[in-house]
Amino acid sequence: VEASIPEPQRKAWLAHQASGFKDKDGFETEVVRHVETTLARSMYNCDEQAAYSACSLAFRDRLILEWNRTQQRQTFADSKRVYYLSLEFLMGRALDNAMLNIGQKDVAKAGLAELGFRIEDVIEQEHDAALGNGGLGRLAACFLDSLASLNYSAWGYGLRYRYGIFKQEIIDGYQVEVPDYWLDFNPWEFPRHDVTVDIQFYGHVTKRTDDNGKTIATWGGGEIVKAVAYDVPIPGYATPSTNNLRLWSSKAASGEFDFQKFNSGDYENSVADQQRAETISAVLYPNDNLDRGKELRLKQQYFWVAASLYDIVRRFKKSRRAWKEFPDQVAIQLNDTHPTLAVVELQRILVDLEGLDWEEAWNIVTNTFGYTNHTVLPEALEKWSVPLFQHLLPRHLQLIYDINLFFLQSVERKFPKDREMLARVSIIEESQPKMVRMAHLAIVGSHKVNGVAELHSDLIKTTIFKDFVEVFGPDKFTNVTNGITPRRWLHQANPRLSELISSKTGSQNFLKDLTELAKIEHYKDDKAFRKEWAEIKYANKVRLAKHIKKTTGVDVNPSALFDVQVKRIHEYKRQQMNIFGVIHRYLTLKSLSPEERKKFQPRVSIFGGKAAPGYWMAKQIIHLINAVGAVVNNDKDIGDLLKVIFLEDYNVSKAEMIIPASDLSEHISTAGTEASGTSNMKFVLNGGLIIGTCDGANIEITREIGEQNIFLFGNLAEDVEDIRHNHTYGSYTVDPDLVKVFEAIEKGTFGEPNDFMGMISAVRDHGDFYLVSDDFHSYIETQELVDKAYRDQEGWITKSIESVARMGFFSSDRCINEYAEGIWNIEPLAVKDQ
Ligand code: KOT
Repeated sequence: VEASIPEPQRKAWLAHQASGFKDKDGFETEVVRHVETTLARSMYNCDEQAAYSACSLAFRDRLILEWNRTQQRQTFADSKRVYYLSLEFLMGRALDNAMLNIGQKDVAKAGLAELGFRIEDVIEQEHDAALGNGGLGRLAACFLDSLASLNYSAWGYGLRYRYGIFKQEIIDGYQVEVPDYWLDFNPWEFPRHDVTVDIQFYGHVTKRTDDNGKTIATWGGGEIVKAVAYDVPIPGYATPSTNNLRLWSSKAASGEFDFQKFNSGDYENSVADQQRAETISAVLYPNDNLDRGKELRLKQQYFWVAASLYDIVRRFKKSRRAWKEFPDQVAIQLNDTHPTLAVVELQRILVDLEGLDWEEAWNIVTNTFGYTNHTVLPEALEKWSVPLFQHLLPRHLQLIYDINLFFLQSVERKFPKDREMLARVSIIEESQPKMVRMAHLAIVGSHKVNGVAELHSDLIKTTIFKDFVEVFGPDKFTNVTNGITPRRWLHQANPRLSELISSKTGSQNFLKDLTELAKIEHYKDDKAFRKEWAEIKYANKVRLAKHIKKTTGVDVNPSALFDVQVKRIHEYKRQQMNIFGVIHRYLTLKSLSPEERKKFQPRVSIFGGKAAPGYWMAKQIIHLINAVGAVVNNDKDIGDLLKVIFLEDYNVSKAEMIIPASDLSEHISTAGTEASGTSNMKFVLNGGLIIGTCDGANIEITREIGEQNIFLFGNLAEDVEDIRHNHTYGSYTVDPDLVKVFEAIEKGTFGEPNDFMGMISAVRDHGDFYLVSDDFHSYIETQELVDKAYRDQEGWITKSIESVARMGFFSSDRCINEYAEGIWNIEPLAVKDQ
């Protein structure tokens, strides 16, 4: 790299490479400089917010240098890159992560202390980057951390939403959504006003025949919107590698506003065009595991995909290689079907713009893409109406029809005369109106399709994608079990536990190779180790108890069993079963004499999670949790024996505080519905035990940590279909304990019963699709086993230590290495010490 810098500039360049702070004093100098010059404030009135800003800018300066070097190194190496296309990146806070990954948190802590600040308070100032709904977006964020930490050449591509997921407020027990405008001050992004792409919508297609008799399609006459790149540096842990996350923002193509309209006095309309363009990247759709088929969402998808592919192709073209080498240089991973238009867009670029033959182009396309499926829920499988497609992306619809024709011809050859098969696998659903099935397009357009946990990957092969296994053979379908980054979810969230572990493993290397956790199992009988282990959990619970007091006013006893369920509110995740179980516990306690009650294990039931704004049943569940809390928490008979807490606005930074404080967490989805779950891994990694169903990654967690260390209950995935069938066509009675719970609600124990009738009648009158009643008894019994196990504190601590020691498999580093080898065919780029 150095040799490529022109001689006159080299001296200054070299000096600059050596800049950035080196020690505490240097750090302080940089913070003061940023406060006084960059922020134009004085150290006299430097509050925590200003300290956060300046501290971030000081770290940002360091990041930028490594970021530039990494990008140069990757460009020079000219090796294969992976592009992770995701509509969601749930990044959370960046400062703490940057300090830890760079390895300078101690320096910052000491420096900030000298300037009069506690580092924890400074970190707390940062607004979460909440560009995602839940597991899918957080997985993308963990993947970026692992890709950089493992020195892979990788970019993320997403949308720069002006509003991330809404902020949740609980008012009178109800969820209220407040917009999350997060871009006021964001030191972690770099606008690239010189990196723009014009994106076309609508218009029409003309076809002509060239001199060789080849048909040339031209798409024109549409509306143009400009995509502007914003880059976010992604530092790897304990490596100089710093990758890039590129987020696209939409802008009117004509610039600020239409001057012609403006000059002719039509000021309002000149601004309206601009606003219409900016609407595309304005807001994240707040639905998790649900597809609503809104036109603006399709616009978002094409806008982001087209800009990203233009960028990727532009970069490839600089290398002047032949097109057939494209898949040797580029791997593109589709995070669910949301970016599937990329398949069509690349085919369009190659055929319409670059003049390749269909076959050659299609070969390139299919060798480039991989598709990850994250859900089997039918309501989440994306479909777009053909008329909408025709209107918005006329050329893409033609290409989809051609792709489908060639695909169905190949199916016909393999399964002659099987008309039903053709109808089932077709990319077009012959409904009214016709629909484009995005998952089918993604499968046909990719060389590998993967699920996110073993059960899930098996399920997609035997249910929703069964026919495709017959068409393409089983090797196209594979499993990559999800993982989490131990940097954020252990070291950052639970520094004391991380420290204790490193004191036993001999180094912090377990943060790079999580299987080293196995070493701590040797200490599971070590008295001092166990004591410290328990003290850390207790301290984390004290911290959460303070937060609960501050935000809800409720006193909780940190010695009680903390039982946590935090995740998006969804019927399939069954928070309703949890709160029904809490009511059952309350009724039991009420029926006992004061003497008998004393034998009961005290519990705090903690809930958190957002409901999609239009998801009526999910909102009812939140309301019931709060209503039960209002009664139970003020019942003098109950005292510390039971508290029910709903934590407002669950997000990544709150997760970092809540997860290390849990004794027990709930992962209780109806078997076969939760593709993987990733918070289950986070809880166990922090020494919490799990109550859960045989679903998603719970199954592999059990295999790793041992059946004695997890509380499993409920019906199995293989039986769910028959049970549902029986609900509809056979005899069906609600579990007697659950009947008592319903009676209490209907008596008005928790306020107006009509407010909760939806939840009750879903179970009693509408077929209990999620098997709440079928699993209730087993759930209650297993909760009693939990109480008993918890009373044996020594036994509990052993379970906790054994579990953590055996969690090595669930690092996102392992997961990314599996993608790299099995799907992307890419190797890490060696980083020389600089
Ligand atoms: C689907 C449509 C829109 C938005 C989100 C989804 C979605 C989210 N589909 N699956 N997920 C979750 O993905 C996680 C990461 O793989 C899984 O752990 C989790 O089980 C899925 O529900």
